[in-house]
Amino acid sequence: MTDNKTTGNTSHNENSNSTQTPLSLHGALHVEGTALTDSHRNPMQLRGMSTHGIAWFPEYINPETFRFLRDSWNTNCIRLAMYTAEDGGYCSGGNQEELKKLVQNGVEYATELGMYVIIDWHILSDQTPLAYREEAVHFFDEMSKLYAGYDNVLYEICNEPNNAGTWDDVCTYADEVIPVIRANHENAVILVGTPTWSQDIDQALASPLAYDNIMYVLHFYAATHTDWLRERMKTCIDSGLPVFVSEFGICDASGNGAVDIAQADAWKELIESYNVSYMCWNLANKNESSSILIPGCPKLDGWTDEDLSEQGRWIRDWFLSEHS
Ligand code: IDC
Repeated sequence: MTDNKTTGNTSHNENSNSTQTPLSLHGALHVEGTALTDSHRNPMQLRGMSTHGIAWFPEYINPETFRFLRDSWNTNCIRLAMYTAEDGGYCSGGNQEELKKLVQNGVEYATELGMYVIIDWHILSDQTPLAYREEAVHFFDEMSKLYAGYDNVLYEICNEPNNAGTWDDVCTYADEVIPVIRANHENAVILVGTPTWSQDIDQALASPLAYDNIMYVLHFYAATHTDWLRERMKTCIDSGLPVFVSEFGICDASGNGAVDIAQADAWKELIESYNVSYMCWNLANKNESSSILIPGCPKLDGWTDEDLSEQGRWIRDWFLSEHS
């Protein structure tokens, strides 16, 4: 961590005998070849929960939830998902000051706990990141000025381009947004979404962006996306592409429906064998199978088996099986 920023209190799972946190242990992250690496140039795997839309489920942005996820679920990262075009989104009538305040609170809580945090510009129904490019430039300029000295902040500039959102669009957009972030926060790791709801990482491989410290985003929902997408991930990483799984579920791509444990286990095995970072969708109690809490669960932390959905129990067990 830079300068006088706190690196937080004890995390039991990162190092049970000390007051180390993920951030104090690993420091600033960089991309070397296909790997995310820490400040000691060791491979680094980020893992944790993605919030649901912060406009809809702001209650999970609180220090006790994050602390529980760090200490009892062995996670080291939080993703803050801010929709841009959905109901109450940043560019579709949401209160921008309130949304930014939620992001800032989330970053501060993560920082106090020594966790990494991803600021996610969650495009979806807007399809192409060019739809709100000006808003995005202003937003990321403001955020990267605020967090220029923070080694734990990553920027995810476009969740999921889809339909009209082509790789050309992403490149045009990235060439506007990335230099703005880099002017403020020089070495930040930046995550770049890919077409077809962040499945077409092969297009990024064919025509990569000309920046360092970039990772390309792959998303999967295990009941929908199976062998063919795992094969693509393997091929792309083997061919030199740095890949980051900033969102996934083990149900179908609607965020609902039955979970597929066999497919989920196959993804888990692949992700571990390549040491890919992985963030699970979603930290909420919505009535959908991708929510890790059962519908209406009122607890913000301290969850036990009865509070967790099937996906919730599965992802908790994965996090707890990790060693560092
Ligand atoms: C879904 C939420 C759902 C919400 C919907 C809005 O789970 O509650 O009503 O968005 O359209 C994604 C997206 C993510 C989706 C998720 C499940 O990044 O925003 O969340 N999903 O559909 N990509 C693939 C699946």
